Amino acid sequence: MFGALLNYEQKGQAITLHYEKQSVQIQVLTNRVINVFVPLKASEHRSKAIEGNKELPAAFTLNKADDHLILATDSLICRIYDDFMIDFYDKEGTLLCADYRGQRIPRFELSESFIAFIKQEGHDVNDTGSRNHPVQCIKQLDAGDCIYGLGDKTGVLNKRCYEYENWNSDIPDPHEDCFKSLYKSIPFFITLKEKGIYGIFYDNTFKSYFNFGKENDQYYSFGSDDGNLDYYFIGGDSMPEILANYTYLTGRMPLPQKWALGYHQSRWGYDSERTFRELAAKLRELRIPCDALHFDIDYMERYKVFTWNRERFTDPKAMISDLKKQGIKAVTIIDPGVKVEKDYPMYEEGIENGFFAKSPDGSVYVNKVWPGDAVYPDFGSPAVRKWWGSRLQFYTDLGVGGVWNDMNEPASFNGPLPDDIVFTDENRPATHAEMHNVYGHNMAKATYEGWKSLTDKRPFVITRACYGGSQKYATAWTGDNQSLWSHLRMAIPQQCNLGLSGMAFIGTDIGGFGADTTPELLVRWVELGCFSPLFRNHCALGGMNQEPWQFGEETLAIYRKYVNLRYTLLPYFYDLCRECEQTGLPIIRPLVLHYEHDNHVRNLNDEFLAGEHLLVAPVVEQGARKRMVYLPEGVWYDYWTHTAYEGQQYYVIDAPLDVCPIFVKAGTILPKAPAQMYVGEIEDPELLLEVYPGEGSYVHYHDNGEDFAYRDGAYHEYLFKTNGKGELEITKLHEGYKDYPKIVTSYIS
Ligand code: MIG
Repeated sequence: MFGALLNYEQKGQAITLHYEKQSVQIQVLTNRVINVFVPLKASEHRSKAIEGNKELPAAFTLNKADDHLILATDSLICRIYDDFMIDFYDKEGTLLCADYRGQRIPRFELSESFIAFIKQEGHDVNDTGSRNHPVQCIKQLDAGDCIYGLGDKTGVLNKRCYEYENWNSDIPDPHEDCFKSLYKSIPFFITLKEKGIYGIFYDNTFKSYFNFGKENDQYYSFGSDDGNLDYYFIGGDSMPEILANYTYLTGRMPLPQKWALGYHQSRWGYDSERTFRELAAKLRELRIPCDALHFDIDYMERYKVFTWNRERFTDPKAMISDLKKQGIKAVTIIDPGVKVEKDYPMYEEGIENGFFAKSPDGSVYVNKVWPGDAVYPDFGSPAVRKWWGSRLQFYTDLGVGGVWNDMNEPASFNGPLPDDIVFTDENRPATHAEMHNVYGHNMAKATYEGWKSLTDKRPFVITRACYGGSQKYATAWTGDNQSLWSHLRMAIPQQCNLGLSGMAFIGTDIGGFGADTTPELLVRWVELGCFSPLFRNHCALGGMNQEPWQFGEETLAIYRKYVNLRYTLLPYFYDLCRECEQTGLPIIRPLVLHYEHDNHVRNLNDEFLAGEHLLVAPVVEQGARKRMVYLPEGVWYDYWTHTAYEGQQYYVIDAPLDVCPIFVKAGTILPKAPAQMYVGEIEDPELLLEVYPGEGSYVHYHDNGEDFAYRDGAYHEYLFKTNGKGELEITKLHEGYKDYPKIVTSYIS
């Protein structure tokens, strides 16, 4: 390895250590965030996730011990040895994370000669043994360690015993637990120990590998094909603190427009102005609240982005404005692939300015996506982002309310993009191998920034592909799920882990994208999905219609009940967004986030919290009309019946088709709004406070729900306190907006 530590020098909060074979760096970013950097490829970090200088003044000491160095902040102790082995301890000296010194002993490994034989016979072999990567780090795994996060992966909540890869992938097959990658690459995970907790953000954009004890129970590893070994050790006393520190580093979801939290109706195949007008009319006629209709690729002229098909949409501007009068925003899909076509402005402009990715020989690289032969805007270049962003005016001029970025892994129909395709990373050429995992991230950034400069509203951008830090620019959905019960089940750990990875504004396609839903599946999906920040029913071309009214009266009535529930809870969801912007806490949370010392919740896959106050236990089994629910510490009230339950126990709860079991924590003051068909239907709605038994307090946020005036103080912030004896105290923490016409309090007993 690196050999003996020869000497070191300190410069501010950074320490350069010279080993026999390699110089490395440790930087104290904050008292709880320490960067470990081995410049294998480049001497700078070149982070795409972290923007600006995140170093805060932090006092630390650096001392020499017999055979190692000891770096200590007020919260972390870091012991640094020969071979650049590093061990992290908390301030009490409890070991949190040690580099693994033992031998790698895979549970199963083929001999090299046998692999050679198989390959020689023309077969591919999936070697399950140890895989060394040019960049890698192996850490000790202790009994009881659980691992969470890693962005958008399939499978269960706790990632221990599993392996994954980060390579943004658009794989049309049904996402199975054994999939190693999906559309997003977020190299952040949290290790919860029997005693202690830490996070690691492994900032490497190349194809990366995570083996969380599948290879061997004694250690876990992360590594990549190329790049630097560059990771941030993130400390904190609890999971919320780890998340606060991670999102301090990579950024937080900005407060969205309020309507974005409403219901969205979508499908691939809504093909004409008439369809959209009819949809809006139907939603209103059937009294289903809705704030947005999504325009999939069918609105375009032969799948050319920044165009509108004028045969099927005679007057998009008039249509969009009519929809708006009904309280419905248009959200249009924009894919990255630009059709190769003479006289098509996006293509011509991009070619003239050299804005598309190139082959190593300098020619513009062409692959195929929806429009046929297509070229890839080079979003890593600031000039390209600016160009793309300014062209979005095409959409803002028409009154479009938000942008949905798809296919930005980037996807391709004519084989994968070769590794050596040339992109740009800010000011230098960089290969596809390096830029692939940040392509969607950079596209979302271009879209967010462009939209922000064109309108005075908070941009609403949805992206499919992400990297760490994408939460600053976009909301995301989990891509092409299917109408399968297994995918409904998976939606819980998937969204929980996205939330634990900084991506708070997320959702799944309600009803399932591929395959065909059933009335029961759709109902159970909306019961779960109405708690997803992004609340959208969407399905694939060729699939059966799955709007709420397609399956008869009963389905429609239940569907409506849950969309209404969402709309009455909007003040609560909006508060959660505000909390997220300030603390990085997600909206959908696994129970382990708040009850990390409770062993019952470390592997709990079928319940979640919506904020700290609501526990949701949706039915995810076909035919089930009861389900077991675990309630953590405290007293919990059934949202529907108000029955009280003591926590730290399992209960069998009735869940007929129209009931999603929801529990409210004692002492909750739940802010609600009157029912509306869309956000803003009632101009100045009153605030309804539902006060549950027990003592508690709650901070409520209120602003115009649209623009950035709140950043200059144009908001109200309230503190509500209940003493559990039917008394509520209301104080204002901040006054900068307008008062509610009325605050109506009701007490649950
Ligand atoms: O190759 O635009 O995930 O939501 O409906 C499929 C058509 C392209 C994939 C997206 C899906 C969208 C579909 N798109």
